[in-house]
Amino acid sequence: MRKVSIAAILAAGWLFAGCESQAQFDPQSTLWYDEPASQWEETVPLGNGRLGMMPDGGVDSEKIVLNEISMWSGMEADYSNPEASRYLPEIQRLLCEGRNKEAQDVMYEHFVPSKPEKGGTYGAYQMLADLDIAYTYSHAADTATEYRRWLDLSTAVAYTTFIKGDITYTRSYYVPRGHDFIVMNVTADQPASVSLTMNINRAERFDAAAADGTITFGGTLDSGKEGADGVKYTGAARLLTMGGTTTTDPRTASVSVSDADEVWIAVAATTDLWDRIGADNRSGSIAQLAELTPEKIEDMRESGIDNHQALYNRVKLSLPVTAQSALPTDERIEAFRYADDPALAALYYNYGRYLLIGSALPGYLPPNLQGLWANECGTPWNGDYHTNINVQMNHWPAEPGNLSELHQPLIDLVERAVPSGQRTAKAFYGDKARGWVMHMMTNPWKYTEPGEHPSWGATNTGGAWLCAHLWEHHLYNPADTAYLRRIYPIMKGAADFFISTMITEPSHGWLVTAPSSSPENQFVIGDDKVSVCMGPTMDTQIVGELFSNTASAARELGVDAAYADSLDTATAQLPPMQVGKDGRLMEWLEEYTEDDPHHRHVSHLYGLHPGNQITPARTPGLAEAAHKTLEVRGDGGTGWSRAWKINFWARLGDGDRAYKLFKSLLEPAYTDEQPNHISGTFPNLFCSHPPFQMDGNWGGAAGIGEMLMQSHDGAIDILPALPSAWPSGKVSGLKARGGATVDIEWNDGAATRVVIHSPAPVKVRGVSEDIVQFR
Ligand code: FUC
Repeated sequence: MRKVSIAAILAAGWLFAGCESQAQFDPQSTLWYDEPASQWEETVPLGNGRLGMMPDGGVDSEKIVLNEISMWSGMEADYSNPEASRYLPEIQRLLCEGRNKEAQDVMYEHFVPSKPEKGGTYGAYQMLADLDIAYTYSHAADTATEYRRWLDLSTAVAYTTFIKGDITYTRSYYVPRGHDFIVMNVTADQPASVSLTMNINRAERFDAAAADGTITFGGTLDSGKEGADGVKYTGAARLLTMGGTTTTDPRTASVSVSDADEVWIAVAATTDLWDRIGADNRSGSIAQLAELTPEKIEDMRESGIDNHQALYNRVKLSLPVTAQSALPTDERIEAFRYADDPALAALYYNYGRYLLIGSALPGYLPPNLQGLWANECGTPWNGDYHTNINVQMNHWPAEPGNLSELHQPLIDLVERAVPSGQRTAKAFYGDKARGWVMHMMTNPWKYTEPGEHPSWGATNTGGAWLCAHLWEHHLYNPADTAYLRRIYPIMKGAADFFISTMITEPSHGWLVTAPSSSPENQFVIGDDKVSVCMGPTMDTQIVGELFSNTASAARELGVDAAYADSLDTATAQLPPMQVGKDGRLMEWLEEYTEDDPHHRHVSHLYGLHPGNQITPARTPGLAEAAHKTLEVRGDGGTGWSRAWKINFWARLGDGDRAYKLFKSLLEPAYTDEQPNHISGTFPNLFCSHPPFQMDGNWGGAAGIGEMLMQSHDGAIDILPALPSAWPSGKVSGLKARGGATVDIEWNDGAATRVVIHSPAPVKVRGVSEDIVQFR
């Protein structure tokens, strides 16, 4: 990435005004670059929810990382620890006596997952393979000029183009939604000018063979169990050409073409994970590869664009464009440090929705820590589903971003995990434990046990937090009662777990989770740093919300009236949210000193966002305490932490502070002067924890949405946290709880037109009645 100077920003003004090739890119829906990617985090992502690709746009050689969402090593296994429930009473007694460190020590010994007796490991999400292409040119000695590569979010097609000699080459890349192929097309503006060789490679567990213009590949991932195969994956890449001579080299498993007019590469891939987890989703597209023709590919491209736009076009956001908006995306991110570029926030928001469309497909797996896109076999944090913020954040823009159906894979994942969560409940919490539990991480193998280190692994409200997603999907789509009937037993099972396992703490008689932790944060007792505790504020908020949502579901369905009442009774026994001596919302039951006052998790503000127990209008005192909490926590943090803080400040109604956090989320993750990856945003607009984690992209997009419209407080709030940097703008199609969609136009910081499309009457706030139209 090149350093951007003030001169470049000024030049951009000239370029945007004067140069057609720059002005052709819509700065709200295009990522573009004027050189090939030199790191993976500069390549652009494409995906149809199941298959993905990230091309680097190299001129002489190109690497395209390929993905398939079910590339998971490991296998289903039972990690029950036979000792855990025996030690639970002792752990709880120590906690009641205030001896948290000793309780934690017992947990380290006895309240951890066991090595599965029958074998198997947790596994990791892995890349599928690399498609490597070497190009040859008739003007080999000439340097490429007028290089451009870009991703058009509105069509989900990416391009690379340049001139070599007197020939213009254009490549396009797409993974058409609704089809089962990854496609690349290469053309030249002169006949017989495309020559290339393609290979498929992977660092491990991989075989490839080539015959008749097609490379077939596959392998078996590690299951962690001796004698048991892990997931088997298979794929094939076929070269189709117009003109030219195709040769296949079985020795190197490569396929080459020389002097073609035009070339297409189509890749199909699948795994047998689906059979193993009881979902019949194996793709038949490898067999269909042989029947593809250029015409069929062209039809697929067109219908893929239609299918993408059926989702993408539901919401349109535009914010003011400045001279700087015309810069290539990498330079634009750097320039944003020095000057405002409102349209960059629109691009970020649109990209968030684009990424969700690209990595979520009903019937498959939800987007993981990297969405769908991984370039390694050893993906950070196993590329799994962390349930103490991350997988939830992934889905924040789904409902308000009018992409409700993309919540479905997560809902299915939760449903599938219930039986193993029931097993975990009994194994760790004893026979009296009813219902199901999921701790702070899960995977397609239905992992529900605690994490291996109680300091972060003891949190047991991951499943309960996911139940909030099940319920929110209902709030946004209230007409679907079959869905409510489907999720009610899941929510009831989660509530049952807490009803049957929470204890009464001795100081106040409050009902609390024990043992648990406030995600990944530690407090200091004497010389010790401890995480394990009773009733951290986040647990109380999540459990209280779960009880009230479950009771509402029962009442809506007209079932279990006495049970719903019992949930209300239990809710009344939960601890209240407490404000400490320094005015902050307390993170724990006691006013402990935290080890890291700037810790990235701000779990005790769950009730502010994504929950709604704290709002400035209904609970001003708690909102004030949340404000103070955020001031002390500071505006730093890892990528996703900054993204969360945008949402917090938006909920507090402070648009300028939310915008400040957005700026901090957009800090370049690296520059020429500072090449190590730090928190912020990569040149391809991927969020950097570091390393790359996609949760921040979705948290940031959701935050932008929260700045423009909110619906968690019994009304639709119009422009509740508009920053002064976005004086005018336009958004349409935002979805509110209850099912209304909302269009807003504003000027000079005030709404000028609001249209509410609603199936039922709704209350609107923040705007004078005469400009609101109901349709
Ligand atoms: C959570 C966070 C870490 C990281 C990991 C994947 O546990 O605390 O920062 O994002 O998930």
